[in-house]
Amino acid sequence: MSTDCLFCGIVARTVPATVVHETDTVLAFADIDPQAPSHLLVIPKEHYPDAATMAAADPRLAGEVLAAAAEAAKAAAIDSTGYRLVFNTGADANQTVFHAHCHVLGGRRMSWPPG
Ligand code: DGP
Repeated sequence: MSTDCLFCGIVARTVPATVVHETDTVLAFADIDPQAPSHLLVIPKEHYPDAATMAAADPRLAGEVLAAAAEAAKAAAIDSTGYRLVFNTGADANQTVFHAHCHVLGGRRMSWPPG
């Protein structure tokens, strides 16, 4: 846990969030600034600054984040129509919170390429 990390605060329940799915190792909650009708975030409870660092250090945990993203999509009832998973990684990708997280976006038709 990193004391100055917003998402570690959500894991510790010192920062409020609308949690939709949780296991021993991961947490899924609603994004505060939704970019689609359904916009959830899935994070590892352990602090890693980004998805690449997490996957290199603990590939099993990275798999658990993906499995939880599928569970979160089911909980949001967007699994049958389709959804997008996004890991913004680094400054050029517009990563703003440096605790690894997977965006789960759905509930509308997505365009491609992404902006
Ligand atoms: P990114 O740009 O990929 O680092 O995405 C960070 C996301 O985190 C962004 O979509 C907004 C969301 N976010 C920022 N602060 C909070 C917060 O306090 N609570 C919740 N639930 N989401 C937050």
